[in-house]
Order: sequence, then structure tokens, then C-alpha cells
Amino acid sequence: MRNAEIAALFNEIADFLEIKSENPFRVRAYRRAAQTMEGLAEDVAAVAARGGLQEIPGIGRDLAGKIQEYLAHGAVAYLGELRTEIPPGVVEMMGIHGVGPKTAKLLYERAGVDSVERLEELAQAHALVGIPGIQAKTEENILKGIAVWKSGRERMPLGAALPLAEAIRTALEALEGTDRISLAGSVRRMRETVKDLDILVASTRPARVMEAFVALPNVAEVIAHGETKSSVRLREGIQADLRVVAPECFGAALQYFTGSKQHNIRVRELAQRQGLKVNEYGVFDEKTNRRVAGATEEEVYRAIGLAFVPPEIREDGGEVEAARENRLPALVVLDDIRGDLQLHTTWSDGAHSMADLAAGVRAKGYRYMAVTDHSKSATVAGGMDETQVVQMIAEVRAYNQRSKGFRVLAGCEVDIRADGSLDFPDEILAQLDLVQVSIHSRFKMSRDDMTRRIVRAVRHPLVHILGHPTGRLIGERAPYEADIETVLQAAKTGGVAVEINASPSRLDLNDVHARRAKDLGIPIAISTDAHAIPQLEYMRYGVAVARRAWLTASDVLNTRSAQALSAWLKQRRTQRR
Ligand code: DGT
Ligand code: CA
Ligand code: CA
Ligand code: ZN
Repeated sequence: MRNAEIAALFNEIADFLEIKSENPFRVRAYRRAAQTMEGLAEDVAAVAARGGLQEIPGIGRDLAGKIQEYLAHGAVAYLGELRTEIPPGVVEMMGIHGVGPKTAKLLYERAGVDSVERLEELAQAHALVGIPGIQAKTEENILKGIAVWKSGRERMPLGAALPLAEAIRTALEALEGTDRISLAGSVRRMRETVKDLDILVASTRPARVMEAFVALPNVAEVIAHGETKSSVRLREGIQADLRVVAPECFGAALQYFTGSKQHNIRVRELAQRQGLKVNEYGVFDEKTNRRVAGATEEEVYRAIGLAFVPPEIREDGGEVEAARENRLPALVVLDDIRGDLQLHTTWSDGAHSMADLAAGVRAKGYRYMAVTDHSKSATVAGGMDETQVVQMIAEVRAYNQRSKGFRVLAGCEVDIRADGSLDFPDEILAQLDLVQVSIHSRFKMSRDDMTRRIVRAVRHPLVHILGHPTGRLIGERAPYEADIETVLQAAKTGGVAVEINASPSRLDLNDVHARRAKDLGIPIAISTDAHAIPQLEYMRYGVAVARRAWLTASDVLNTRSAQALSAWLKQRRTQRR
């Protein structure tokens, strides 16, 4: 399917238009079309072949023409023109938080800066001050932004890495010589970013597995091709390591190569105290050198006197002690989730109508969902005004009348304004079943002001959930300056839930903060923030964060039944605090 290529192309056009300070609504039209392309279940070429492009929401004659041009020629002339007007390095600079389209343009035109590398040099030399709008503080922010940007290039977000690893697993699983296969390393532990992919195979015919691995279609370069270990660089820009071991060692090797290194150190210490030695070949009695375990991970942990430790919490965060005392929590699983509480529809910047999205959510087996389109301040995201909110609520009520066994909550992702007040008056908020509040603007505030801003919003008596609480975008934007502990304390006092936003570019709250929220007894909503149906799949990343945070089903708001959830939503507004 070429849908993703067309989405990338539209996004690139939008980037250029932003640098050229074109009409923001035109920019948005391209962004939205890109999102629609990503969300399209059908192959766009098939849609074009039957002349149906313009029936896709948000695709008018102009965009349909560009899609056709791309399908026919593999390129779009308009984009070609844009590329000659502005160097690609300038677009790249725009992706750095603290630069943005206006500054990128200015830097290019006034100082000839046309790459991130050049920008970094100049900022370090304080050579940017003097360009209109750039002060010492701006340079500092740019350098910070570059650091985040670079880290984003060194480690791949889980949302990109995991599907790559799974595709390799699927390809090798099918081989005759593969006895057992598993992901290992950070991608198995579901860390939010991954340096390289680790995959482990048990096989009695390792050479064949290795041959197949280095010959995978997306291998760009073979770094090493050995009998037990091979490494390749994938076209997608990440390295993958494959190790092949004998079946009787598989569990020990899997335990070893899953890590984390710190977890393994703890495990080995504990084993040593029992006269056992653990390595990637097995667990051995130190005196007799006899192997006491090795074929399965369960067996390895059991031999050391430990309950099986789920990979997500193998981070030396107290899991070894808990496993020894048999008090590991029953971590929440994807199957526990009964609904999705942050979703966008055509009421703002989502790709589908409420009813179409509801059909997609239902198909996941969920029992409820909340529509949480943007509020009016979010103009570029097509936020709803008061009239539209009222219409949206009416649409939801009418839908629920017709629907059986599935409930839609009329919600809103309400912008938290700079002073901490909310983007809608109380009369509107009170009509909504679910009010989620988030920050989408004015990120640069002092720590005190930002903390006060969020705390004020969280204290509002009509609010239910604080959305993406830290605002970070992985590899793109650092969290805003705010004292998260104070924010969580306010949520606890106010009886407000916090979100684990499952979008792989956010994962916000992260594992550390979510664990703190759980310890404080704050309910946590795991939501996808989907703008199109395929993004409903993000739930698994949110659940992974929750598991890494030691959450059980009862810590998570959207594991509750529709009825219990409604009761919780109501009590938040009626209970005196
Ligand atoms: P990353 O950086 O995202 O790739 O994280 P990991 O955990 O996948 O790290 P990686 O790929 O370097 O190694 C995979 C696992 O192998 C690691 O989690 C534990 C194990 N391992 C690798 N090197 C060592 C080592 O020197 N000592 C110990 N104890 N374990 C190691
Ligand atoms: Ca790794
Ligand atoms: Ca590795
Ligand atoms: Zn948001």
C-alpha cells in the first residue's frame, strides 16, 4: 500500500508551506489529508482506480489530483518546486523544538543556516544573537531542542521499533530450522525508545536461520554474519542483532539477553548467595557445575527461587525482591481494557465521523469510548466552538439511543489556557460526560507559572482527566517545565485521573511518573488519542507503559465497566472534597 508514502508527501508539503508562512488552514488541510491517508484502511491506489478519491473526507479536487499524479509518476511536481525553493535542511531545522517554521525561515534568509549541524555550531558560538527575535535565551533553547532531536535519532521510538522487530520474528518463525523464537532486549521490555533490536532463536540448524536473517528484504547492510550471532542495519535506520542458541539454553539466553543489565546483576547476586551461577547457557550449581535450569525462562527464575518476572519490569525497580517474596502485582493486560477515553473525530482534527470511529472502536471489542475533540482555542486543530459542542453532544445522545451494548461519552479535550482557566465556560463543561484538560500552547513558561497553571486546571470541579500531563514528544520536544509531583498531588486531592497517552510519540505519563501516580492512588486512564482508526492500535503501547509502571487492572480507569466508569465520572463532580 502506498498510503503511507502519500501521507509523508502531504506532511512534507505542509512543512514547506509552514516555512513559507502560507495560510495556516491550507497547512492544516495537508496535515489532515496526511492523517486521513494514514488512517485509510483501503489501498489508496484501489480507491483511485475506482475514481473514489474525492469521496475520502478532506480530499478535494486539488489533493486528489496530487494523489493521482504521485500514483502515476512516483513524484509530485509541486513538491519538487518547493524543494528547490527551500533546502531540505531548513525543513529539518523546523523540526527542532524552539525553532519552528518562522525562525527556520529567518535563520536561512538572514544567516544562510541550512542544516542542523550549522545551526548547532552557530548557537554554540553565540553567533545567532542579533538575528531579529533571537536572544541568548533563544540560543539556549535551540541547543536544548537540538539535544532532544539528536537523542531521537540515536534511539528509535518503540512505536516504530516494535513493528520492525515483530516483522523479523514473523519472517524467521516460518523457517523450518526455527524451534523457538522471541524478541529480547529493550524491545521486549517495551522501553519507550530502543537502541537496537535483539532477537533470539533456538535452532538446531543455526546456519539456515542466519542466512535468512541477513537476506531479509529490508536489510541495508550486513554488519556481522556469524554462526551464533549476526547483526544487520535495516533500511529503517536501526540495527538488529540475531542470536541463535541451542534449545536447552533458550530460556537462560532469553533471560540474559532480555536484560536489563541492572536486573541481571541483581538476579546473579541472588543466585550466587545460593551457590548458583547464572549465565546465558543456564543456571549451574557452582560446586558440581551441573546445569539445574536453562530451557525456559520460568525454569531459570524458579531455580533461583523467584516468581516469573514480566519483562516490562525487569529494570531493577524492586522486582527481584518482590519476586522472591512472591508479591509481584498482576500487571494489567490489553484484554483488561474496555474502552478508549481520548479520541478525535471530524468534530475537530480526526479523520472519521463519530459514528464511523465508534464502529472501529466497537470492532476492537470495547464497550465504550469518549469523543474528546479539541476546544475552540485549538484553532489549527479545528477546535469546536460552543455551538459545535452542543451539536456534538446531541449527536452523541442520538447515537446512544440507537446503539445497544456500546456507549459513547460526550467529552472534550479542553485547552488549559495560559492562566490555568479552561477554554469553555462551566455551562458547557457541565453538559459534557467527560472533561479532559490538556496544554497545547504557551509551552515556554517558568516552572512555577506552569505548575500553577496545571494545578488550577486540575482543581476545576468539572474536570475528570488531565491529558498528556508533561507534554513531551519523544525525540522532538522536552516536557514543559513543571513540577510533576505538585501536579500529581493536586490530582490526588482533587480526585482527578491522569492519562497515560498511548500515542507512541507521547507515552505521557511515562513509566516512572505513572508508577508514582499509582502509589498516590490516582486513577489512570490509558488512552490512544487516536485521530484515525488504525491508531486505536496504540493502546498496546499505553498498556506497556502501565505495565512498566507496575499497574494492575484496578489502577486503570478504563478497565471498569461502562456503568462503573459513569459512576466514577459522576462522583468526581458531586463528591465534596
Ligand atoms: P537498548 O540500548 O535499547 O538496546 O537496550 P538493551 O537492554 O536491549 O541493551 P543491549 O541491546 O545492549 O543488550 C541486550 C541485553 O543483553 C541487555 O538488556 C542485557 C544483555 N547484556 C548485553 N550486554 C551485557 C553485559 O555486558 N552484561 C550483562 N550482564 N548483560 C548484558
Ligand atoms: Ca537492544
Ligand atoms: Ca543489542
Ligand atoms: Zn492533546
